[in-house]
Amino acid sequence: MRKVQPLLLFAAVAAMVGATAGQLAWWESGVIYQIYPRSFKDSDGDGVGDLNGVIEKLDYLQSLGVAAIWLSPIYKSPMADYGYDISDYREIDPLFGTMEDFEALLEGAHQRDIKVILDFVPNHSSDEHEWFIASSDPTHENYEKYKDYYVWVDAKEDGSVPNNWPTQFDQQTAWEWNEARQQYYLHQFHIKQPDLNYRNPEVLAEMQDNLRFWLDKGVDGYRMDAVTFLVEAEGFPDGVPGDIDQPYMHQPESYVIVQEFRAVVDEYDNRTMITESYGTVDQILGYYGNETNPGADFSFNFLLITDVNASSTAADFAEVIGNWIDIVDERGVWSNWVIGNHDQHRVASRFSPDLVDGMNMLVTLLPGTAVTYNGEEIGMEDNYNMTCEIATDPAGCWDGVTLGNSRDPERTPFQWDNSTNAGFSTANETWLPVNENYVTLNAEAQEEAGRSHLKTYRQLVALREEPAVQTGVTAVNSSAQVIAFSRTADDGTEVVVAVNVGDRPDVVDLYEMLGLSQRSFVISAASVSSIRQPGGPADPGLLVFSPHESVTLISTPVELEEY
Ligand SMILES: *[C@@H]1O[C@H](CO)[C@@H](O)[C@H](O)[C@H]1NC(C)=O
Ligand SMILES: *[C@@H]1O[C@H](CO)[C@@H](O)[C@H](O)[C@H]1NC(C)=O
Ligand SMILES: *[C@@H]1O[C@H](CO)[C@@H](O)[C@H](O)[C@H]1NC(C)=O
Ligand SMILES: *[C@@H]1O[C@H](CO)[C@@H](O)[C@H](O)[C@H]1NC(C)=O
Ligand SMILES: CC(=O)N[C@H]1CO[C@H](CO)[C@@H](O)[C@@H]1O
Ligand SMILES: [Ca+2]
Ligand SMILES: [Ca+2]
Repeated sequence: MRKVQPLLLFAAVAAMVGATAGQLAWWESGVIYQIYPRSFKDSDGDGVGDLNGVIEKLDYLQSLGVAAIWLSPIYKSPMADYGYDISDYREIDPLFGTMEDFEALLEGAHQRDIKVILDFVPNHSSDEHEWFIASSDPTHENYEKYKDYYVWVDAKEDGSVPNNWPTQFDQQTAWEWNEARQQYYLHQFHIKQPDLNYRNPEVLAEMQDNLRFWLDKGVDGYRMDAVTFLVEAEGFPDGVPGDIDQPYMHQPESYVIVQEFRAVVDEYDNRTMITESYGTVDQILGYYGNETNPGADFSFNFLLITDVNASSTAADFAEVIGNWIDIVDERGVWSNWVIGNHDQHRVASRFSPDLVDGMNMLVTLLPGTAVTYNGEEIGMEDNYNMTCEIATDPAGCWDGVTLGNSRDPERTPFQWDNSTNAGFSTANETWLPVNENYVTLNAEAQEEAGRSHLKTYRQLVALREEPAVQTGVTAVNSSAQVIAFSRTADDGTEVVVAVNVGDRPDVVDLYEMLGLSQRSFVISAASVSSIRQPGGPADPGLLVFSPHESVTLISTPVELEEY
């Protein structure tokens, strides 16, 4: 009766990694949880989150079941870009705490079997880093040593900037004039974030030593920021606006630098390296390196951020997801999924609050590593209730009035409970305003509720233990409203996810849609508003979906079926 689209694929994910569940590395099998430290928990009442705040919440993190936390930058910084402008790669910023606090956090996390991944920002330092201070001042005693640490270029004959490259923040020129040197320096982000010069081998060697510093302390790996921009084309040619190939992005030399960083991480056991880069699939895959020169364990797959949105149909989702799985399979690299970070609007606001559970199902149960941005497990929403006087993200408020591309709405404090400032801080004022919806939308309320995003999230993380989720074969398909996929283990166990991304009801036959075996299934997780109860039975042959409803099913053991 109902027209069913042909199966998009049956990707042999298990064969691809040549591994069984027990053999997966921790960064493959587990969930990585991103903490934006300024907004997670403030321990000393100054309105800004800090390391002791994270320590206070380690039990919470353990309760989520995540394998690792990735901390956005905590190094010494003037905070022009809230820590992504580093003035000392080997010190903790006093706003976040001390080295002792960091060591305590590392120990506390490890005691709970949680790995700790640091953010590394290799493309640029702060202009307040001692290297730049020396590099930008010919009278400085260390000028000779540091003069080529940054990208310095002469003006054109008429005194204008070397080329048409824009910054990533405001699309104005990426060149800033320096009187002392009578040259321009490159800054692909903020003026206070000068690009390091990776054509100078000393810069690479120093940054490699900075990596060793924290690996020696016992951190479990790095997430490398903005590797897209590491090296620029020789001769600094103009770019063609709108082109996917730009002379300041994804240069072949940038892939090599990533491989050089990888070599350092591989001097240690059991550590990981992940890279952040937006681009075409081919550009992104370049950061994985190759067999002789490995790069990242995985390069972030941002497709659920860049290629789908609230108006995407189930078929759009199936195509985006299916294509990625096919490509990853074909190239033999490790997959990963992420749907939010401190640069992207909240899932609840970008899609719908009703879709929070469904989106968490996609991220956690599709093949590969899952990455969660803090607050997505409770479905936090963007907070637009702020003015440009408060919102100081350099990517927004260009006119001083409109938030524009400001990333502050998704960076507001974590909502722990319904006490003052959502339990985030005892300060009179927090660095960004707490979303007023904290009174009802908070972790404690979700802990107490019978059903909640938080409880669903924990069920999903726990479900990752299933061999079907770790290494199972994947099939993806869609109906008019519903995107569905199955993961099938060697022993035949099937985990099935179905999400109604549409705003109309739909009736689906998952046996037919996904080619499931004719076994019986139970509900293992369901979206909060679903009438279905986790643990309850489900007939995959006739599932009626209300708008935005999502469910996860698991096949019951064959023995049970025989009764
Ligand atoms: C691997 O990458 C390195 C550096 O990018 C390159 O020189 C080498 O040719 C590549 N090897 C293979 C087998 O593709
Ligand atoms: C790597 O980490 C895993 C998970 O924590 C552990 O089981 C394994 O023993 C570690 N391997 C090494 C070589 O340290
Ligand atoms: C939303 O995604 C669809 C494809 O899934 C695309 O056609 C459309 O242009 C996107 N809309 C916006 C506003 O980005
Ligand atoms: C907006 O923020 C102000 C000040 O923080 C607060 O008093 C007000 O209740 C907020 N309004 C809404 C609709 O959240
Ligand atoms: C997602 C992410 O980490 N984005 C960062 C990329 O790099 C720039 C500059 O360091 C930051 O501003 C972003 O927050
Ligand atoms: Ca604090
Ligand atoms: Ca660069």
